[in-house]
Amino acid sequence: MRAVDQSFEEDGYIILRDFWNNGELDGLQAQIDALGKLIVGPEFSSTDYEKYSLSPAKQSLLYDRLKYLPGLARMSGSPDVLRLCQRLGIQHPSLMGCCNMRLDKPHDARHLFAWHQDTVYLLGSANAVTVWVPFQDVDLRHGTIEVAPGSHHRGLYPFKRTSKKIIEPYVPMLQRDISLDWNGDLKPVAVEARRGDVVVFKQMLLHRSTPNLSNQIRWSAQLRITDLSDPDHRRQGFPTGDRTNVFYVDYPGHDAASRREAEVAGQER
Ligand SMILES: O=C(O)CCC(=O)C(=O)O
Repeated sequence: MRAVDQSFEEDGYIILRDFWNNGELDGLQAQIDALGKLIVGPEFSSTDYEKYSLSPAKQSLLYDRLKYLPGLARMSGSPDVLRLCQRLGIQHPSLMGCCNMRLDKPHDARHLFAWHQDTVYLLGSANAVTVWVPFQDVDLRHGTIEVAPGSHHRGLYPFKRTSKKIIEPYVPMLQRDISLDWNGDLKPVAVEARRGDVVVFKQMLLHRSTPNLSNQIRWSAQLRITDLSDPDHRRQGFPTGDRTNVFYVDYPGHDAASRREAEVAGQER
């Protein structure tokens, strides 16, 4: 059997079973329940969507507050996460401000992410990782993520701008602004994980959401970790996607200045 660290380098992702031994997952889930009861009503339950209904207004209020739950900060700062990152080669782990949570309602495709690389939006070091935390079992029925193993070895894939957002260094680019140009030449794998597991993947790895075909909400957290010891990251002032965008940050094989000039020329035509 391949060592965990070796398969992480080769495939670009790993699944670690029964990761949360210090109550981080249960603690955060209890806070989701308390927040849900406050916003939606006493009938709210993060484990039973059949007990309540979520209006669009309440859903967006809830969604917006999830990333500020103290339990998410506790989970992100867990010594186990830090040790895991160091073991996976992130020498000086540092959180990026984009740690977040998702709620994916049954049969609601509006917030699903198409194939992408997190690096394009979140930036960070070339070896930055996302720790993806499911709150319930995930698979193709309950909704999960699909990954393209090995895709991270090619660096940044070609992408195209899909919005008219101005190209300036202080303008973050979101999923709706840039999409991946990929010919689908690698075989995807649907991640199957259980509550308590974590999926760690390189932010250069191609991945996407799959639809939730069950009758329960799929809850998940995403912890984003960059490596401050990366010399290129440091040289560029530790750029992250909440402050700037991929047209101003170099990566191996991606020269931001020439890419930016081509985009600006296209914008002016
Ligand atoms: O959870 C999902 O559906 C997708 C998450 C994702 O692609 C990401 O956080 O980078």
